[in-house]
Amino acid sequence: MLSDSHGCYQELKEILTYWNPQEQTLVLLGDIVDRGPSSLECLRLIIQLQEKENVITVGGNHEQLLCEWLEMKGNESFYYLEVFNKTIQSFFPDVSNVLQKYTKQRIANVLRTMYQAELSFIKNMLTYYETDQLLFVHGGCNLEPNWKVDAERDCKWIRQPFISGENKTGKTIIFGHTPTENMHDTQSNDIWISPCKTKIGIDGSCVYGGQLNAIVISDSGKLIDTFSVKKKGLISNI
Ligand SMILES: [Mn+2]
Repeated sequence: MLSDSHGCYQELKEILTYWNPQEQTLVLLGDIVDRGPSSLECLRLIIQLQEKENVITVGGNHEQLLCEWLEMKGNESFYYLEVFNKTIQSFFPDVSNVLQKYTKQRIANVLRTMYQAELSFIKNMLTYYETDQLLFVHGGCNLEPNWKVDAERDCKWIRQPFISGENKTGKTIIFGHTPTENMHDTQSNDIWISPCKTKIGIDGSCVYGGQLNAIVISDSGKLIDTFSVKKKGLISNI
């Protein structure tokens, strides 16, 4: 599975060449949109794949922010964060400088009416995906056996104490959101495995010039393979 593609379409396409749809379920860990240049293309690619293959998509905090903003009818300026800018431009490929030309209300209305399929795909992303032994989340969770309490918030946003806490959930947790360079002493963008071996972070900060990581993991939690694709071309600075 992979995470935090953040609008990096070329890298997303390339890393998907390592996926074998006949034998493997693809789990995406959210933050498909924002920061990078090609959020709409990334979304459409995943929607297409999900129609014919075994694909599970967990939502990230950036998908949540986009949904919240679009639900604020009449008050669209409120949630208009800088990190949305490139996402919005990607939804208007034929309008240069859409952010200068259109009001935020107009942009939001166009998105609501012209991009219903993409937005309902985002809205229907899972908060988490679990199997007997594994838990897939965007950010993390509380680490107690009752980890589902406040899952809606924790799974998308949490960093600490999830990163350094003791995992008592009974599951191996695979997550994105917190760049692995912040957890490795060496600032590596490679995947991070906690000392207890039950938490695996895979966000390689692709959009910031790092790499897109993907892992292959068995149902029992055995790490079978790791792949990464280095960021190509221009690097986002937001
Ligand atoms: Mn995130």
